[in-house]
Amino acid sequence: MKKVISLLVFVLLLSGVFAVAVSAADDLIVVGYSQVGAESDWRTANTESFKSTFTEENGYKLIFDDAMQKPENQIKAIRNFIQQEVDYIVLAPIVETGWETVLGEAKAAGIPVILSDRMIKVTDDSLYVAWVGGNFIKEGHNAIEWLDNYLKENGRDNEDINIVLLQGTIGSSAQIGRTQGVEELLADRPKYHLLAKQTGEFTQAKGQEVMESFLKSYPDIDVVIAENDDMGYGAMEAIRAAGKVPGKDIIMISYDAGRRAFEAILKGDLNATIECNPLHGPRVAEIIQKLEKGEPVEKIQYVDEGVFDIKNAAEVLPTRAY
Ligand code: GYE
Repeated sequence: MKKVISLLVFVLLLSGVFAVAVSAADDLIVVGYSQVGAESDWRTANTESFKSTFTEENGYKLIFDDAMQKPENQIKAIRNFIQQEVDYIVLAPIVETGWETVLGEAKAAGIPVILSDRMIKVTDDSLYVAWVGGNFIKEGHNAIEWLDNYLKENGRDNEDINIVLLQGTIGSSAQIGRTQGVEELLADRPKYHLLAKQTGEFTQAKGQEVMESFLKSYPDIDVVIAENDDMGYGAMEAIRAAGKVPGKDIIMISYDAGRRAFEAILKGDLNATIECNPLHGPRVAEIIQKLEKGEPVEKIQYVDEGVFDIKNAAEVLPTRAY
């Protein structure tokens, strides 16, 4: 009898444990994240930020989808998330256009969409609840303003300056904003000449390839502006292969400010990196927590961004999280 009772107690306890486990799984907030790809250090840091924030210990189940830089994959991923009845969809859109239909489907299913990193162009802004990202136009301005100062400090502010621009994925907010920011300021700087602009798809390999062709077409390049650090590293390779010294013969400016960029500045290969912060995971979690409590959220949330060069790189590098 004793045995039977203790077996019964054991079974009851076990089912209790199961019940707790099941209800814990039920309590998790399910988040589908449609990520751009794995094209850059920035992207890797961004993915890592989401994966380390949206953990089961923190009360989430993260369904992560890598779109491999293909917008049609993102549309498929979002439709999958809707089918799986996730609680929230987070979208880092590759390009700005083409979102009305699929986000309309998410809205009809009652799933809130949060945009991270890049923006979308839609006439109905109720298709997303909030956006977190960088101020890309301002980043473009930062690049030219840094160049103004640098040339002045080096007594070159009366020279004609030839610039080439390595652009990111065409149609992405980061490309559109950074190009626009640069071109706006170039418009009232007649000494700056934009020789050429072309996409390097935000990758090191493509950045190198495009820079090789720029070097062949233009023998007198003074400045490279690469719309991310990775394309800047590619450009450095191309410049070295052409027998020139990046950072000395050609002024190098890029965007993102990852650890590798700080190291390149300290080595003298890179002159400046314009910051774009990828650590959006905690910020998106904060938005979700507010929505869970029925609190209002700020619709447009810019992250703070600085500019780094040889004057501050050594001091900042040890505290750099990515
Ligand atoms: O600068 C680049 C990445 O959208 C801000 O995408 C992001 C950009 C970032 O691939 O490195």
